[in-house]
Amino acid sequence: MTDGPLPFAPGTGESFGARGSFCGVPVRRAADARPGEVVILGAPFDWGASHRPGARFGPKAIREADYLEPDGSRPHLTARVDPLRDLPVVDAGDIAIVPGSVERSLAAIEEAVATVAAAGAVPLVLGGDHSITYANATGVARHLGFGEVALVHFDAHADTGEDQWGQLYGHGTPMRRLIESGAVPGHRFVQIGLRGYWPPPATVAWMRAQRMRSYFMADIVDRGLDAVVDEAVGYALEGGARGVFVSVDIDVVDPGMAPGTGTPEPGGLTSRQLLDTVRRLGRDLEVVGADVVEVAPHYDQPMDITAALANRVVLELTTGMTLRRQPASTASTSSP
Ligand SMILES: [Mn+2]
Repeated sequence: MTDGPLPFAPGTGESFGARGSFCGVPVRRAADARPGEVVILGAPFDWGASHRPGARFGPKAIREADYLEPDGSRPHLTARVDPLRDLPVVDAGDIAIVPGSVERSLAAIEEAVATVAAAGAVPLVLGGDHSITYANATGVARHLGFGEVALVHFDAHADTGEDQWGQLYGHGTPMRRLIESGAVPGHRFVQIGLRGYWPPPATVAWMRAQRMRSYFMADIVDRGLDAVVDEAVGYALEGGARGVFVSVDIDVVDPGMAPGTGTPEPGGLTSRQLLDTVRRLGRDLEVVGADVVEVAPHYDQPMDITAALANRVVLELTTGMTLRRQPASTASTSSP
C-alpha cells in the first residue's frame, strides 16, 4: 500500500497515502463488503469548499492521526469493547474522485457508498468537504429507500443553502439537495451545534418550513447537551425511520479544540461533548451510515489535534455501535 498511487489519483480508488488503513484494520474492496461490518471509505474531495480549501487531505490525516500500533485493534478503556475487531471495521481505501469535477466526483462517491450499503455493510466516509454528504446519504438511501433514513447532522453551519454562486453542489448546500431529491426529507433531519451568522433568515425560514429540527449552540447552553440529545434521538426515530445517517462536520467543535478546518466558527462544542455524543448515538440509534468531514490538516496547529479528534470520532461512534450489538447483559455491565 505504501507504494500505491497518491490519494486522489483518478481510476485507482485504493490508496492511502503513506501509512495504510485506518488504525491498521484489514483492507477490503468496497465490492467485497460483508454484511454487518463497517467499511471506511476516503473521499479526498474539497472542490465544494467556499472558503479555505484543504479537506482533500482529510482522509490521509485522519488515518494517520494515531500514535498507537496500526494493529487493527482499539480496546475501549471504559466501554470494554474493541470496535475495530468486534464490529468489525475494514478500510476500502480512497474513492477515485476526479480532481476539479464536482459532479463526477460526487457520482463516484455515491456509487462507492451505495455498493457498500447494498452489501448490508455500513459505509463510514472520511471527508473531504461537506458536499460529499449529499452523495453519502443518497448512496445509503438508494439501498434503504428514499425517505426511510434519518440524518443527524453535527455542524456549526446548517449547509442548507440554495446554491453557491449559482452552483448547486458545494459544502454549503448538501442538506438542501437531500431534501429536494427526497433522499432525506426535512422532517427526518436533526441538526446539532449551529451558531454564527449564516445562513440568512430566508434560509432559516425555509428550514423550518421543511420541518427540520435544528438545535443551536444557544439551545445547548440553555438546556444542556443531554436534554438536547435526548430530544434529538426521539425526533430522529419518530415515524419509524429504518436507520440513521450520522454526519459530523468537525467544525461543530470549537476552533480552539478543532482549528484544522475550512470555516472555523467560535463558540462550539468541546471535543469531549462530541465524542460522548457520537458514542451514545451509535448505541441508541441504528446507524446505517456516517461521515466525518471538513478536516483540513494544513490549518491543524498545534500538532494534528483536529485530525486526532476526527480519528476518535470514528472510534467512539463505532464503540457505540459495538455496544448496541452486545447482548443486553453484557452492555449493562459496561460504562460507556
Ligand atoms: Mn458542514
